Amino acid sequence: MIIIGERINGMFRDIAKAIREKDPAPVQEWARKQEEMGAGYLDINVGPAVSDRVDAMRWLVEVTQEASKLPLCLDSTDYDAIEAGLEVCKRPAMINSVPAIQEKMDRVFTLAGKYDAEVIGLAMSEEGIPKDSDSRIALAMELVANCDAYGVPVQNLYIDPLVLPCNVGQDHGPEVFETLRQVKLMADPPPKTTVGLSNISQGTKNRELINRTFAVMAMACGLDSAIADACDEELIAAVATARIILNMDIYCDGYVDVFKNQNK
Ligand code: THG
Repeated sequence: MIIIGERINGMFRDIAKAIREKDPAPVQEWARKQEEMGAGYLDINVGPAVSDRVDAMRWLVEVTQEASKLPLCLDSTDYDAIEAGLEVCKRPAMINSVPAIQEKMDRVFTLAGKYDAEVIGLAMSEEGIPKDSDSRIALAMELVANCDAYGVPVQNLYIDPLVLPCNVGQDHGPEVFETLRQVKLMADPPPKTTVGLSNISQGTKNRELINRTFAVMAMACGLDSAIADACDEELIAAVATARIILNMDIYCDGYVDVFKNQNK
């Protein structure tokens, strides 16, 4: 499973301050740290409080790229900000995200074609996030159909069933797992899958335990990637262990590396 490092997000106070003061140091430090911990992508989100999202996204992308060669996952509901980020990305990026709403899919899949970008498609519509897996899957089908219609390879689409905090949406858990399983049967080759992992534990105690338990359960349902805390060593160890148990790594490779690094 690929970890998309969640930490460059204006939701965190240090990043919000860095954006406000145009101080690249905290952003670049998190970029390096997440890469070192094995992240495969870096999520870039300007957060809720910035005045100029376009300008903030362009700046965040530029300073992140000075510190890391990882591909970026541009995380915004403002597609002008996404496009500004894509314009300055040195490598193909991921667009995070698009719901199953026609005019938004038109804009995002056009951008994906133009910039050779991957896309995260959300299982939600104008009516919000459905509870049952059948409705989530129906929305995923719309995303796949639109992706295909715009000539974007379906393997470049990541379906996100949308994870809610378990203390407010406990009944969504099994529906998310069933959606992850069904997505793999939708097309050949199938789309990929992702989740916002830390959502599951927002507002709860013992967050890391909830995050890593959810992660390995979702991996068993076919989860390909997660926007997650790349610096949570217990999470990384649990993911490495699950990869062995699911026969995704030749015995001991990733596993030994993770434990070797932890013990040094
Ligand atoms: N799907 C997709 N993209 C997403 C999400 C998703 N992007 C944003 C989010 N969800 C994933 N990223 C985070 C980042 C941080 C947290 C949760 C998800 C988090 N933050 C602390 C909190 O809210 O308690 C902030 C703590 C602090 O302020 O220091 O948990 O689902 N496609």
